[in-house]
Amino acid sequence: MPMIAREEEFKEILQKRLSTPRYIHSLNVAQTARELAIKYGADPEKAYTAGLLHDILKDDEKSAQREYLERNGVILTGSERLAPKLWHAMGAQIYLKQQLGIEDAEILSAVRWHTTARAGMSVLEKVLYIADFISADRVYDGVERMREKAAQSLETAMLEGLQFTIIELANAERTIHPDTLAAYNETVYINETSKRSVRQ
Ligand code: DGI
Ligand code: FE
Ligand code: FE
Repeated sequence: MPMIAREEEFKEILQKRLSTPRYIHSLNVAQTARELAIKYGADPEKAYTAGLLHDILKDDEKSAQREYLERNGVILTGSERLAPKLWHAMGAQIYLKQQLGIEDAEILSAVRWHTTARAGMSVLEKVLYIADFISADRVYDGVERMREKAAQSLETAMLEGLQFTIIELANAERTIHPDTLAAYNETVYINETSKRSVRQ
């Protein structure tokens, strides 16, 4: 059964699990992810489903999120233990598989990497990462610039998003996950290479 046929079921579960603003955020990210998928060549239905479900654990207590990971055999690294905000993305992948029976590897990995990003991301993974930054409910300083980047190219939007995250975290003296740094380094390289090929 295509995931989209389960949209109403997923929405009911989300409404039970999430606060109203977080539920609205999820609907907005789903919508934006679908649009970006159409624009950049990922599967729009998978993007919508991943967007809908990406924050499904976000409103659970942090202690419950951590227990859920441990119960499922996830061993947190030192920097992951120090970053509770990463746990909802790690746990969501397991929840989608176990509780919702979602087996689509592309949806699962888009949800898994939506917070840190990583090197070697698929188009769908990038689409969700960016949709989370520019969904209709986002109001932070710089969101308009991010929306412009997302309209221009997936890679410049990735660079903007990763730069933004790393700067915020460094300013707050938070740890930066190695996957985030790897994503950043790779994205700089991709953007440099494409600039050079335009010049030639
Ligand atoms: O769940 P959302 O709020 O919609 O968005 P998200 O899943 O991207 O989470 C954003 C939060 O995660 C934000 O407060 C910064 C934090 N975060 C993102 N990347 C890293 C990180 N925190 C640490 N410590 N390290 C990271 O690399
Ligand atoms: Fe999230
Ligand atoms: Fe989100």
